[in-house]
Amino acid sequence: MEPQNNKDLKSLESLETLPQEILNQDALLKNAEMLLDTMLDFKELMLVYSCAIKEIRTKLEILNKEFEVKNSRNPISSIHTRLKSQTSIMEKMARKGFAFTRDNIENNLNDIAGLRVICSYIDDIYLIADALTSQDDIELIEKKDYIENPKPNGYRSLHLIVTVPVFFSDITKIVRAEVQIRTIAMDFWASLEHEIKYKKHIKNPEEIADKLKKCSDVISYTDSMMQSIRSEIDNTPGESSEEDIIFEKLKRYDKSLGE
Ligand code: 0O2
Repeated sequence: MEPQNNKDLKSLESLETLPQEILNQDALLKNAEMLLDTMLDFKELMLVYSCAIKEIRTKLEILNKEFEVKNSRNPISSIHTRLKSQTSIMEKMARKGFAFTRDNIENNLNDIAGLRVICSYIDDIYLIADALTSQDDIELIEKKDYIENPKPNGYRSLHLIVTVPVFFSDITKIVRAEVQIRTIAMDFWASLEHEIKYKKHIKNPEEIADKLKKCSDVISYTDSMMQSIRSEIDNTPGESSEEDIIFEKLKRYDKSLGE
């Protein structure tokens, strides 16, 4: 049937465009669904890494508590954890030349799950590292000892890449994590150096780098001195009375188990 007037023509036109709009909307919804699926997949991946952090954190807390109850002191002063942000993951993947896929992330990034363990003394770093990596379910993948071999800028820390199993309802995932272990003094230097590095407009970068290196040397000396004082006290037999010994044991008995 021929259209009667202009009004009819208009309604015919809109009838013709309707299916296209529906098609466009359909495509939009499909795109949104695909995007959401990718986001949910990423969320699930991040869940795996965040659980790995929890597993390793618990292991470290147990070691610290055991040492506290048996030896009346804590080798670990604090534990900090972080899940790498999506932006940092994308940035690192791009820098390494990998496409942003789940497989590539899992196979090529070691530090999505990150733990920083701050110890009181240098010896504590190796004590904790050995106790952690000798556990049956922990596998040491890589060790970088920036304490034995500091970075040229003065950075010092022990870095371990480990795997830990994470048990889910239907699957066990073996997950990689980076554990950085350092003394309070090393952490103080690294934190400030990190902050300074990101400050713009440094007019005299070489002079600043030189000063930072000197600070690192002073800190390294202080760490060694503190360690040797601690070792000297530990290795010198005390002159405690029977009463002192009993009170010391009572203090150990009274320690909270922190359950
Ligand atoms: P963020 O935000 O702290 O995680 P890789 O991770 O293996 O590709 P690299 O450099 O070979 O890279 O690893 P390495 O040497 O083990 O260092 C990784 C992390 O150590 C860094 O993570 C820092 O946290 C820390 N780090 C290394 N060098 C320095 C340094 O000179 N100064 C400070 N303050 N920290 C350092 P990210 O990914 O850089 O950042």
